Amino acid sequence: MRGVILRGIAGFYYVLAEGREYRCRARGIFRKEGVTPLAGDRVEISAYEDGTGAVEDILPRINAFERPPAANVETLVLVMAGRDPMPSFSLTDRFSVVAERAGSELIICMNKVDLAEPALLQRFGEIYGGLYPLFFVCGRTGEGVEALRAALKGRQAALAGPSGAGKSTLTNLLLESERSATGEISRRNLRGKNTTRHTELFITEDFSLFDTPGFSAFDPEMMEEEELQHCFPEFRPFIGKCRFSDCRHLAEPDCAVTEALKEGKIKKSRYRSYGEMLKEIRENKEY
Ligand SMILES: Nc1nc2c(ncn2[C@@H]2O[C@H](COP(=O)(O)OP(=O)(O)O)[C@@H](O)[C@H]2O)c(=O)[nH]1
Ligand SMILES: [Mg+2]
Ligand SMILES: [Zn+2]
Repeated sequence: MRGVILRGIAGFYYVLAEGREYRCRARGIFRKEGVTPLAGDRVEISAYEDGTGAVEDILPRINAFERPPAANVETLVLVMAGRDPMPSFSLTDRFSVVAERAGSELIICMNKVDLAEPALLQRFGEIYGGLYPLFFVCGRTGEGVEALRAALKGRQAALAGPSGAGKSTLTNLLLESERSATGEISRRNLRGKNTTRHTELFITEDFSLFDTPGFSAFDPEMMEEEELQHCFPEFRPFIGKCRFSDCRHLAEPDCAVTEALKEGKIKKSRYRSYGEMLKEIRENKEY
């Protein structure tokens, strides 16, 4: 039968299939092919009455992450705090590139609005509001969390962002009073404040949410320099319109991207982030 892997621990894969959780082994064929089943994978299993089973096949993935080990992250919710820690535009861009590269839909969630300077929230909104769905929330009061939950409807999502931004708090709020598909109250809520060590997928009636130890942000190993420009959605209308077909939009003449920058169609901080990441990709190549 068909199911989804909730978590993998010590060689077992816990698969939710037809309303029941099965503890499965993976067929040897995966090891031979160098494929590791991941939390979030859609799988075909053989299931037995005693609650055990075997993963027979992994269905095609939308994407797969190594850190954390998770598959089919349809939506990545980037959580930034308005303060403690201060929001970083550069880090926001480094996460947005990760989402774009993976083909995950990105949602940006600005948390701790109770602590933030209104001017900073406004500036953040000016840069990202037109690019991605943007939510302002408060993990302390729960303000804005309903709207975020509604945006996750039907999606398999994960929260990413810097430590202390409020990912665990929001995960708990999003899963609060949600019943898992097996009918239990999500165990997340019972586990309290323990730090997340495993990647685990929680399934609710409305959405699925990974609880993970954290996503890594942009790493220059991730891509070739040509690919980076495509990870900036606001660059896309201008790509291919520069004088040189291999234009990297730095100091080349007749560059449609730098022209758009001058006209204010591309924000300076985003362009700066692009330049920084491009430089890192180039430096990484030199070694
Ligand atoms: N003032 C305030 N504190 C918050 C808010 N959301 C989370 N926190 C606190 O920020 C700290 C870090 O939150 P946590 O969820 O552990 O962050 P994580 O590292 O991203 O998982 C905790 O002490 C939370 O109680 C918020 O909206 N406002
Ligand atoms: Mg946490
Ligand atoms: Zn160009």
